[in-house]
Amino acid sequence: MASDLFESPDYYQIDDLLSEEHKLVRNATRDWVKKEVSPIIEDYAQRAAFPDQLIKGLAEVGAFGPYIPEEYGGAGLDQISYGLMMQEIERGDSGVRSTCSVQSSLVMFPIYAYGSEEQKRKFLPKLASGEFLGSFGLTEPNFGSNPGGMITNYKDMGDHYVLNGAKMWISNAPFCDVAVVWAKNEEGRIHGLIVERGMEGFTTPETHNKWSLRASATGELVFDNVKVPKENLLPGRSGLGAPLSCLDSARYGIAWGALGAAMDCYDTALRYSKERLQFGKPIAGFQLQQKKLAEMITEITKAQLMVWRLGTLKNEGKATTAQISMAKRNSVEIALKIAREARQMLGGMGITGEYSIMRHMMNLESVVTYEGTHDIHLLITGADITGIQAFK
Ligand code: TGC
Ligand code: FAD
Repeated sequence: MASDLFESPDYYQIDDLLSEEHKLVRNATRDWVKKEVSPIIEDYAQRAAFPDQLIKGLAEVGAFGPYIPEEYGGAGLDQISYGLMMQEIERGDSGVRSTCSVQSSLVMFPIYAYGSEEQKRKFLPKLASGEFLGSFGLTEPNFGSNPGGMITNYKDMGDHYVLNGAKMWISNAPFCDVAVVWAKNEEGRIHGLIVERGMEGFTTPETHNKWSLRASATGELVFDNVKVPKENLLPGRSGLGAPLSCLDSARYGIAWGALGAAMDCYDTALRYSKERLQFGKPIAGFQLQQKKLAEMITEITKAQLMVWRLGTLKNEGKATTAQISMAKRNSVEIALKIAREARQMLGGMGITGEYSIMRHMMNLESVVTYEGTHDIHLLITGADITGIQAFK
């Protein structure tokens, strides 16, 4: 990839809304991404390889559990800092951000929020330092948008549980050390279990041939009579609301993250269009190209204000599931549109790995599907404003 010249768009002086700490966190993450992610990511994406050498650095910048308290190894930051980190990391690559979302919001968060003190002390510091990588098993082959129908189940054998079933499309699965797995007990109630690599009957086959998130490893979690110690059950919450509350946290991070990908596409297209000459002048001087750029910066600015406000609500404990859904859906939608327009602005060069745009575009095709599809988020907004659910 060409060298990373990224300059962050800030058309409405949104930096003025950030604290010094927010800017410090944002800038440190941005510098790290420029130094460590940008130079290597295209090669890893082309080879569909997971860049595991980034794990240590991600832990060091605080991207594993940014808002988990320091006593458990987290960075103890607020929600805006968490969002800004996800923005900067996804500006580099959605797959790298995915690894952070899963680790922080889908593995550390449920252990922190619903785990016993022993579970927190045993797992959180190792997850924060990157010594352990986690995965989150909710989706099943026949239950994606409708996770409440899951058939993965466990039985109480007196001194342990026995877990059976399979999860599909699981980020980090092929190499995870621990998996937070959602399964039904004999009464059909959903609980979270911490499954550890090495438990007999637990396998994690990799999913190949993805055209999207190629630098993120995806796989299955298969449970064939896995003996799970009773102390590995998350005691603090049960029911579908437990995994869905983790999704709230991850979707919030994605609302910021997708915006980072949008910013990168806009910045690349703006720079390219000022340098590329056709018909004797820069293509940025043609009205059709200016329309594209003007619409991009308008959408980015609107989304920046939306996620900032959502972050302040989240800091105050007031952000609702529906507000988070709206922001996730909006950021991904504008990012995908911007990626497609930006790619066209680069002409033939836009389809090459010399520029990040096509990689972002392909990544975003996963982001628009995972953590709740575009349709599901629209239905969450619809249910919220009408009071009538249209899912079923
Ligand atoms: P519904 O009847 O609406 O709700 C069941 C219970 O859950 C409660 N609830 C929530 N609680 C906390 N947070 C939320 N966000 C909640 N949403 C609902 C609800 O109050 C109820 O509680 P109770 O006590 O009354 O039982 O459930 P439903 O079955 O009708 O489903 C609603 C729907 C469709 C919105 C939900 O199932 C949904 O969000 N589906 C999408 C599934 C999804 O997003 N899967 C993501 C899998 S993980 C992933 O993709 C990771 S990608 C990682 C990466 O690489 O970044
Ligand atoms: P389906 O639910 O079968 O949906 C198919 C289509 O039908 C979609 O367009 C959907 O919007 C539409 N649809 C479904 N229901 C309705 C309805 N009621 N009304 C209108 N339209 C509807 N899951 C995890 O648990 N952990 C992970 O770490 C994880 N990582 C992932 C990584 C990648 C790269 C991908 C692609 C997925 C990942 N997922 C993960 C799974 C992801 O959350 C699901 O793919 C997603 O929830 C959609 O489920 P599905 O693929 O089964 O699609």
